Amino acid sequence: MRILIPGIDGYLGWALAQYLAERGHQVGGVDAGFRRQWVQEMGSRSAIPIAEMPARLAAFEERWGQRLFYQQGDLTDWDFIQRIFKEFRPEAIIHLGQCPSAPYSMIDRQHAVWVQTNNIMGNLNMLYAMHELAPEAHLVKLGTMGEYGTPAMDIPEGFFEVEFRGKKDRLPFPRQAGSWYHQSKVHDSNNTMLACKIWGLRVTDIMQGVVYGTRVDGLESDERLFTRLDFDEAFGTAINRFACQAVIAAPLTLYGSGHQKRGFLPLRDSLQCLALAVENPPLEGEDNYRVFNMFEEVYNVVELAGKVASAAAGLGLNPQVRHIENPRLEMEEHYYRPDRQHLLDLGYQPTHDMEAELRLMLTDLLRYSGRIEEVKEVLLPRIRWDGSRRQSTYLD
Ligand code: USQ
Repeated sequence: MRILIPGIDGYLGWALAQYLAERGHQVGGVDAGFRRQWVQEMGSRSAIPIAEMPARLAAFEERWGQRLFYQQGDLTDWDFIQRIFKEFRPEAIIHLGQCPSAPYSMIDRQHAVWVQTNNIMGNLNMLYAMHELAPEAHLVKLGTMGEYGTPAMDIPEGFFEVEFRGKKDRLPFPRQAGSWYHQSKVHDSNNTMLACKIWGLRVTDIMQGVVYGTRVDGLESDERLFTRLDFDEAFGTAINRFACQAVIAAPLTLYGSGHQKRGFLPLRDSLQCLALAVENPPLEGEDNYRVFNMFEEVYNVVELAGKVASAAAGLGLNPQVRHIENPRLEMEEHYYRPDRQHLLDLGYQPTHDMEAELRLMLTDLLRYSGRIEEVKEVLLPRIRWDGSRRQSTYLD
């Protein structure tokens, strides 16, 4: 299948390109190079050194014998998207080309406006490009579990049966985002649903949990093929940050009580699920807009830190776990039980071995601990949801 990956230079994008090539797909990608700029703006860098795009493309061609169609450009530029669709003629699109950071969107007004403009306009252009140039294509759109928030009830996959004043209907499950970033994904879901309704587009909207991990065995033997791994407060996810903290003996930063629960999945499972979604598009007679919740297991942050600390102890490290004032406004004590059946029905086989994944990640990171040590001040959170930019202090 000819699959276009907007956001191919990112954490998931670059790994996914390889995973799909390994499965025999023809891969194309676009990227504006924003992720490298944002992380630089945070005063940080990827813990794992990553190659520039030309070197990545050369390594890809050597390894898989296919020339990856690649163009640098911005998804808010309509002429650029049109040109890409005409040249590459995608049969499927896995849209990862958005700003993925809640804290980045909470820095100030400019960042909030930029994130929403970039994410929402880019996705809307993508929907128009499909409508006008590739109406048969299937879009796998990366949304987030954070769209749902943390309601005091089970979370279905996108829709639920509801009864109100004696009438019943199947309606979209309420979305209650907790940051301007998460809210941009809610707007995307609404726009995407409308495009499916009025134009008959086929879309799988993925509600993904928090991804962690450095690699997928067997893919990245060549260093030019390594994907990035961030640890700054905006672009590092909780476990990735904890692992980077552990290898330099910095305290693992639990925000608040650490009782916040989220769905987590290793990078290898994220790729497996995205491939399953794209290879199994909605069939004739099925809903043309469908929602998949995508995560492996639910943990709270204390449990996560405990797992990282225990894997680190197994490698002779001795990390400290510390509670730090929560810079975010989020529920810390809450119910959390989302469904995740759709991907299992398609054959998703969860890895179920977080400890092994953590050992692998910590071993990889130990090689690069010097790179983390040099900019370790970025590990402490400063971006606050109240906008004050006051550095959080330790609570214990
Ligand atoms: N947290 C800590 N310590 C840290 C960093 C985070 O306790 O050092 C806590 C946060 O307060 C939060 C939880 O860990 O309660 C998850 O935070 P995160 O930064 O790992 O994840 P989040 O901001 O929710 O965003 C990440 C990705 C985003 C994706 C989302 C899925 O960056 O792109 O949409 O995970 S979800 O969380 O399910 O919404």
